[in-house]
Amino acid sequence: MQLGTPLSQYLIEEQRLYPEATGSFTLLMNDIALACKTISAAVRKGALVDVLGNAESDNCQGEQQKKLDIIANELFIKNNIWRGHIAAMASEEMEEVYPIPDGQPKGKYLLVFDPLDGSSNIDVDGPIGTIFSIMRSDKENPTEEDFLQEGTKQVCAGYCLYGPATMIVISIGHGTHAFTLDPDIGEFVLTHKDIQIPEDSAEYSINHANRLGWEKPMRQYVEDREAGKNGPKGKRYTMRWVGAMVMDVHRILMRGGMFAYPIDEGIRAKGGRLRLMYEANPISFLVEQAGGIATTGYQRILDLKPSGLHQRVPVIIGSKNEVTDILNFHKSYAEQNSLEFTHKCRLFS
Ligand code: AHM
Ligand code: MG
Repeated sequence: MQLGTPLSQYLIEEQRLYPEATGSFTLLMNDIALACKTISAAVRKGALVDVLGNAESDNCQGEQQKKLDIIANELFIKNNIWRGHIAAMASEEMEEVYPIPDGQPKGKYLLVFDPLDGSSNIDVDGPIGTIFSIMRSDKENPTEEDFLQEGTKQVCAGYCLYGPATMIVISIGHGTHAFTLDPDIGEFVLTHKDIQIPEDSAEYSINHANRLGWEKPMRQYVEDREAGKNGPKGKRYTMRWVGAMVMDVHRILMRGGMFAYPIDEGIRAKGGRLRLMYEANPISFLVEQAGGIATTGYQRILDLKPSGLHQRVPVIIGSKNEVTDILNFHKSYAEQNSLEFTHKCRLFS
């Protein structure tokens, strides 16, 4: 596949690898791309069209909704509901599964999404994105239980980043590829083929304000990096935190690094900060397909059996050698404190 190939052509060529394919997945992906273009257009106009600011509601997790959270959620539903490729949807902004209404054709896929990730960046004109995950369904009327599949079962994972350029990054299990929206022709074109996250890096991304609540392995990792040339790595590190996971992860896909939203005492009761089904799982799929590692510190994220649509988990992802150091710290800590540690990694020292 050559650089410059349109997303629609890439999808059809992938479809041809499976003679039994009906084309439903290809059409679903085209609908998702259209939804992302529509959200991108609303994001670009910003204050000009009154999409900034708070809505008069909270979401099901008690978080203040922004107007754009609601608009993006509605645009995603609107672009996907009528085509007949989906059995049901679920989103960060809706407490329960959103069924395809009776009378509308239904398909064999489940679509889970975070319509607007990094909501706190909306009003400051910072980068934001949409994250999505597609799984299979064998039911005509799926329930929440049908959505609770391990991340390894995702058919496709992706995000759309609304940055200086709008980019869609996807994996259908054959590597991770990025397509940039060419605004002149209104099409996403392949600009980054088979992304490989560098194994080493001197950059990490973490909300330092939570430091006092972190567990010892994460404190140990950051203290080592802060020591710079005098630390065990013998080099100076840089810290970056955008506050929108799509952007912080995109940087890692482009040039390596480590991103973490680990467990801390302030969020332990909730299980973590980021949501498994529509944040951690799709991002972990993209990162692993690009040669990186994704873990809670103790378990591989993609192996977790979800317990609910809005379950939260600790997330530590990125360059192999950085994340392996963190895993080694967690392994020792788990042994000392009789905690379960199951992440298998060939790089363990
Ligand atoms: P959101 O989906 O409601 O925007 O929340 C998720 C975001 C992530 O994108 C980001 O990494 C994190 O929340 C930022 O958290 P913090 O506010 O602690 O910096
Ligand atoms: Mg989010």
